[in-house]
Amino acid sequence: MAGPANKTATRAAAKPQAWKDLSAHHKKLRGVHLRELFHDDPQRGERLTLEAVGLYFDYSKNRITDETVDLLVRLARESGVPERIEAMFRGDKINLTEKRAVLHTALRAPRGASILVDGKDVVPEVHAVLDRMADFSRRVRTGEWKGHTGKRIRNVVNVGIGGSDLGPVMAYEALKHYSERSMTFRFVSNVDSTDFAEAVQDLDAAETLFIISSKTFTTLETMTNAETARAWCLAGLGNAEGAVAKHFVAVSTNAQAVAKFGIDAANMFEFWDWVGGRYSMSSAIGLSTMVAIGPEQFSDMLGGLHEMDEHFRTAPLERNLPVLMGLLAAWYNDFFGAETVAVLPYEQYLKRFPAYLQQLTMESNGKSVTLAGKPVAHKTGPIFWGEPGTNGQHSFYQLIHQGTRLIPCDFIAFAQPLNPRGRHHDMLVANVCAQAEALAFGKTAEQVKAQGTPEWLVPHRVFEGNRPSNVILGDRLTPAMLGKLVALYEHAVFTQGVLWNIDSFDQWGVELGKVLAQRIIPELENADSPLAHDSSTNRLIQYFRKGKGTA
Ligand code: G6Q
Repeated sequence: MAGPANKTATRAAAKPQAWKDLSAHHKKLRGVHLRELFHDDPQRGERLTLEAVGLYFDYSKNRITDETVDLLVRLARESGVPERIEAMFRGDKINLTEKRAVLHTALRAPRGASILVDGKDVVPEVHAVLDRMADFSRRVRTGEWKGHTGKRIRNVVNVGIGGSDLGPVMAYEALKHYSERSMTFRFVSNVDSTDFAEAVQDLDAAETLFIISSKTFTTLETMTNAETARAWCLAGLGNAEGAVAKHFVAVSTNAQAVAKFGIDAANMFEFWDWVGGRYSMSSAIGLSTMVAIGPEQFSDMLGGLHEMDEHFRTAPLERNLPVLMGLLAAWYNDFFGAETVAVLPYEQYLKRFPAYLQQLTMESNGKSVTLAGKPVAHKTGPIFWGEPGTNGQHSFYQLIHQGTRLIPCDFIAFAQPLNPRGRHHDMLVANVCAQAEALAFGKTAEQVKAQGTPEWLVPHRVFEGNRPSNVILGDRLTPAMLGKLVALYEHAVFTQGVLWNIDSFDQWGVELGKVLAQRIIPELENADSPLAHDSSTNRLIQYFRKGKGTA
C-alpha cells in the first residue's frame, strides 16, 4: 500500500522528548496557584503578553511559567511545526488521506504572489474568481442585476451546509454593521424543511437571488434545498422559462453538476479541491459575504487574513500568536486533562463565532489515528463551545467558576464599540476584565469570612480560582479584524494537529452516518420495504412509519 505522500508531512515515530519534559514539569506546576505565580512574578501580566498584527494577546493568566513556554515551544519545534508550516504554505499535499494540498492561505495571497500546486501558479486563478465575484456583487448591490421580472434583487439566500454555511453566516452576522441594509440576507442549511420555509416566508421570488454553495454539488441537504428553492422560485414567477438564470448562481468545484442543475457556467464561481470546506470562507464560498459588505470591504477581510497568515509563517515560535494559542490549548488538553475550551466573545456581532469555531476545531482535530494510521498517543481536539458575553455570565459561567472541571477560556473584546450608547461599552469591557480576574484569583475562605459571611455559607461562596484564560483584544471589529481572528484560530488548530501528528484537514468521521441515511430514506418512504437493521433501528423506523400513517 502506498505510504504518506510526502516526507515533510510526517515525522519520525519517536515521541518528542519535550512531551516527557512537559509531563515532569506539569507535576511540579499543577499544584501551583495563579495567585502564587502573580505574587512571585508581579510583572508577568506585562511580560506574558504579545502584540502582533493589531491584536493584544494576554496569556499571563495561564497556569504556566517562562519554563513552560520554553518547553512548549520546544515541543512545537521537536514536533516539526516550523517544517509543517512551510509545507502548508508551499502547497505540499499535507492532507495525506485525501492527497490534497491545503492552501486556504493562497485565497488571500496578494495579486502578484505565486503559489504552485502541481506546478501551476494558483494565485492568478484566485484573483480571476475574486474579480468576477466583485463584478457580480457590484451588479447585485447597485441593482444592475435584475430578476426575471425586471425588479432588482433585494434578498440573497445562501443555500449550503457545514463549511459552505457556517463561515458565510458567521461572517454575515459578524460584519452586519458594514452590510448593505437595504438588502436581506438569509442562510438555509438544514434538510429540515422548516429552515427553508422560514427563510423565504416573507420574501418575494421576483426579488430573491439564491446562491447555491456546495464544493461537491452533491450534498444531500444542499441539493434538496436547492431543488426546493428552484420550485419555490418558479412557482412565484409563474414557471417562467429563463427565471433560474436570473435567480440562481452557484459556488462550486463541480462545473458539471452545476450545469446539470440548470445554472449557467457564467453564473458559477469556482474554487478548488485544495480549499477544505471549513477553511473556505475566504474563497467564492464567501460570495454572500461579498454581496453583503461589498468587494472593497471583502478585500479588507482578506487583507486581515493574509496579515495573520504572514505572521504565522514568519514570526518566531515564541512570538507567534497562533502557535502560542495552539500550544496553550494542548497544555490543558494533554496535561491537565481539560476536555473543553470556552470561546467567549464580548461582542454581540460575534454571536456565531463559537459555532463557526466548533466546526473548524472539532472537525479538524477530532481524530484518533496519526498520519501513519496508528492510534494517537495523546488526547486530541478539545470540545469548543461558547456564547457572547455578558449573556453567558448569567448562565453557564457558574460551572466555569465553581464547578469541578477545568475549562480554559478565550475572552475576545474590542476597545471601541460599533454602536456606542452611553456607558454600555465600558460596562461590557469591565466584565471581560472582571471575569478573567475572578477566574484566575478567585476568592478565598478568609476573604469570604472577612465579609461577615456565616460559617455555613462560606464554602458555597468561595471561588477557588486558578482557572486559566487568554484575553484577546483588538481596537474594533472590522472586516480586517474578523479576518485576523479567523486565521488566528485556523492556524492554532493546525499547530495542535501537528503536535498530535494527525491530519487536521480530512473529515472521514462524517461519512458513515450519511451512507446509512441514504439506505434508510427509501425505507421510510416505502412502508413495505423489509427492514434488516439491528432491533433498535428497525423499531425506530417502524415508529416513524406509524407516526406518519404509512404502517
Ligand atoms: C468541511 C466539511 C463539510 C462540508 C459540507 C458541505 O470541511 O467538508 O462541512 O463543507 O459537508 O459540503 P459541500 O460544500 O460539498 O456541499
